[in-house]
Amino acid sequence: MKFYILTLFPEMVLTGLRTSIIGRAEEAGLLSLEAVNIRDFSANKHHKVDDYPYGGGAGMLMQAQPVYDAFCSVAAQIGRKPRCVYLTPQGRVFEQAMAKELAGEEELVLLCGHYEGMDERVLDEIVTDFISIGDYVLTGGELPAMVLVDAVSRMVPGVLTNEESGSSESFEDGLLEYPQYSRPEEWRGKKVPPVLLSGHHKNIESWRREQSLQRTRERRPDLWERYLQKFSKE
Ligand code: 4FD
Repeated sequence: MKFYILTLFPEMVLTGLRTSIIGRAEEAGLLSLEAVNIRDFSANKHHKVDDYPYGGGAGMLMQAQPVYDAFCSVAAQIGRKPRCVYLTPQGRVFEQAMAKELAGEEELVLLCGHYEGMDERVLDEIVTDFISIGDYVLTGGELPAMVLVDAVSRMVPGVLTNEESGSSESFEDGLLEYPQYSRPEEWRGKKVPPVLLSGHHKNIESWRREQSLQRTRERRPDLWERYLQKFSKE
């Protein structure tokens, strides 16, 4: 899987993503990251990529031309028009099922906006998917793009070790993870739940399942309702 990130801050995105598991996966050849600096495609002698909005209003807009040319350079490189995700608070709210679906793509372009937004015409021209990572506003689309690349990458076969993928399986059925404990057996007067020390694997499994159900009901009533809906259909 190849990710192309169109951004004004290529170093931020690459440094962040290459710091841990995604960097290891790239070195193993399981995925690749390419940051495309939108500023490199400015037609302006001062490398300007923003301008005032027609009709007035606060702030600056990213201009269509450099963004379009950056996208076209990627399309030319791969020989076809790839899917292009624009990270925006106006997008569909990102969830695990979308990460899984996007992991099936050969290439993915992530477009990171800045300033107060982007000329609508380039969005019409190149964007296939409008995605939001949650209902809040950030100063740029880079952090959302990094979130998306991370979530999609860990769905690519081989990116996680068996050990690493084990704990994610619980989100698989839409429930929250059960609580976990390591040494020592007692810390600040808090004991590890005895069932976990019992060696009784069936009991451990059912205790964990019960914790997952209880946690989801208490902390995420929205996920709990969805789980019940799914359960009533199956
Ligand atoms: N919730 C998100 C995405 C981007 C962003 C931006 C329009 C602002 C939050 C386009 C307005 C891009 C999100 C940059 N903030 N900020 O996914």
